Order: sequence, then C-alpha cells, then structure tokens
Amino acid sequence: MKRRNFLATLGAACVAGCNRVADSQPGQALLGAAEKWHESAHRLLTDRTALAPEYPRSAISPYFRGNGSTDPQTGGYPAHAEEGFANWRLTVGGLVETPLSLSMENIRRLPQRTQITRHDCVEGWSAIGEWTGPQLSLLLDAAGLREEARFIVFRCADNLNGQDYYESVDLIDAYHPQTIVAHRLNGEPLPIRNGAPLRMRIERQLGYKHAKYLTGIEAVASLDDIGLGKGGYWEDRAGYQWYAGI
Ligand SMILES: Nc1nc2c(c(=O)[nH]1)N[C@H]1C(S)=C(S)[C@@H](COP(=O)(O)O)O[C@H]1N2
Ligand SMILES: [Mo]
Repeated sequence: MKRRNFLATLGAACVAGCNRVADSQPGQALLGAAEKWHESAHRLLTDRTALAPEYPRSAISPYFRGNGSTDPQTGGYPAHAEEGFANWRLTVGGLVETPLSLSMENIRRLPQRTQITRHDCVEGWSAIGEWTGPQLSLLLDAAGLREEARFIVFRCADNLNGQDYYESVDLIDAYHPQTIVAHRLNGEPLPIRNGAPLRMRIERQLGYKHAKYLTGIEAVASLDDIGLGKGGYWEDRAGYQWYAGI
C-alpha cells in the first residue's frame, strides 16, 4: 500500500505542479524522462498483472462524486438519457477479426465481474465504489484481436471544451482481470455523473484513464493518429502521463 501511495503521489505532484513546465521544450523532455522513469521503475517494482486492492462493502463511499464531464450535451447523449439508454450501442472495432455492435442487453447477459475498488484522481481525491460489468478481455476475445493490435482506444460520447474525450491502454491493462466495462455502481445502473450507461474501470490506473460515456472500443497498432497523438484527452492537453499505473 505504501508503494502504491508513493507512486500515486508522484503522479499527482507532477500533474499539479508541471503544467507550466509542460509548455516548454526542456519541460517536455523532462516530463518524458520522468514518465519513462516512472514506467520502468513501476515495471521493476510491481507485477502489472497483480490485482488492485478490493474492499469490503462497509468501505463504500456514501457518495461517489462526478468529475470532468458530468452531464454530456453532445453525441446525441441527452436523447439517449431521456430514453434510459435503451438504444445505446457499444462498438468494438479497429484491428479485430469481427467488429461488434453490442446493445446494453448484450452486455448485461455476458458473464459479470463485481469489484469494490478505490478510484484515485490526480486532482487529489479518492472514492470507493462497487462496480459491475463484463471484463474487457471477453469483448476483445469475442471480436478477435488481430496480430498488429498493440493498444485499445476508448471512445466517449462527451466533449470537453470542444474536444472529444478519449483514452487508451496497452494490452496488459486491457487484459487485466479488473479491467471491466462497468454498467452498475453500488448495485444500481450507473448515474449520469459517473458515466452512464457504460464506463471503463481500469483499476491499476489513475482516474483519468477510466473513460466514461463509452461508445466505442478500438484496437490500433499505434496511437500517433488518434486525437493529438498522446493517447488521451488529458495526455494531449495537459501533459498527463499516458502510463498512469498505480
Ligand atoms: N468521458 C469522460 N471520461 C472521464 C472523464 C471525462 O471528463 N469524460 N474524466 C476522468 C477523470 S479525470 C476522472 S477522475 C474520472 C471521474 O469519474 P467519476 O465522474 O465517476 O468520479 O473519470 C474520468 N473519465
Ligand atoms: Mo481525475
């Protein structure tokens, strides 16, 4: 736990204090070096397939706050919300053998995993919640990843300051047993503020990696041509680390 907190704090300290540094050329190099250091140190110190801690029901936070987008007004989202997300679809595409388009019913009928975990946001808050949904690995295996696939990109319905939110992970996190496509929080369908009707839970990564309002899952060989090329909304804009392992 100490090590986990240490690494989380390291990430948090940098994000809070490094925005100005991130704008300068030497700053970029420094952040790049720091990220590489974090990634390799983390690889040495931890087994990336190890499970994140899980908690008893008594530890669940009474209120799981929403952060970032909490009520999207784009991508047809308000209309979906009005009909209780009855016609929401999740696509699985890119470098796969069989592209999928799944209904909420399809997703609810898959084998489910439930886990009580702690969410750590770089802005300095945490919350514990119980999440339920199928493992991402099930969906990827159902679609059949092609050999060239190296990363999984998550597409979202919301738009922050005019740009679509997105995120990505490598295949180690994509196939981690606690990486799930969650549709329930604390036994109820996801509230809108927490990403209804579907959001990622990637328990070995910091909060911004957990894409909410999930519309698509895309297998790619490179992140260069996705968004601005850094692998995520905040990575593109604020110099957040792409590898946000905890
Ligand atoms: N689509 C989308 N996903 C997102 C965000 C967002 O603004 N849009 N914010 C991220 C951040 S910074 C955090 S901490 C968590 C917050 O999840 P919560 O709203 O359930 O607390 O969602 C992450 N996923
Ligand atoms: Mo966050």
